[in-house]
Amino acid sequence: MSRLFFALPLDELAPQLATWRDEQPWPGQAVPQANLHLTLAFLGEADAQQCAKLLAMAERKHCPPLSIPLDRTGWFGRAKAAWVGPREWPNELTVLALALRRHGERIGLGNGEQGYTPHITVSRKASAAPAAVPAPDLLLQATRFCLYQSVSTEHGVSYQPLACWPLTP
Ligand code: 2AM
Repeated sequence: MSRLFFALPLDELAPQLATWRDEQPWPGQAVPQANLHLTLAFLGEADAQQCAKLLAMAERKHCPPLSIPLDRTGWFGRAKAAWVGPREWPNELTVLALALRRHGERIGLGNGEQGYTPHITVSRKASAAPAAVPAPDLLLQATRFCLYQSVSTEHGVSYQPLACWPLTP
């Protein structure tokens, strides 16, 4: 079994975001730069057959490149996750995220989540909102999306891309 999720990698934006994040008074523990990503759909524990179906489905998915402003901070209190994300975002992002989630649900994956709030978790174990952190002014220009496997190691969790697909006009 593998713990899987779809996400947009940050590529060259990751060091920029991590540098900005590290200069701000975020509550909680900083997410390592290598683990920063914009979540599209959480799938959970998948077996080899489910994984193969996800790969085949993602191969058929079409979505244009996405420009996503990162201009707000936020906090999921129950998950104690503090994040940055967009105030407004392209509709294609929501369409892609919900289509990937729906395909996961059709083969018995996901966690029954409703709605979609695009976000990049930058701090975990955050027991308060990032009230003292100013809004960022960054832009994610996403040109691909990936299926990731979440692997627990003695140094913490590591997210390994199993496959990526281009976002094409
Ligand atoms: P998060 O950043 O909002 O915590 C790897 O953990 C990825 O899967 C992250 O994008 C994480 O989202 C997401 N994730 C992990 N557990 C989840 C859950 N129970 N519900 C929704 N998303 C989850």
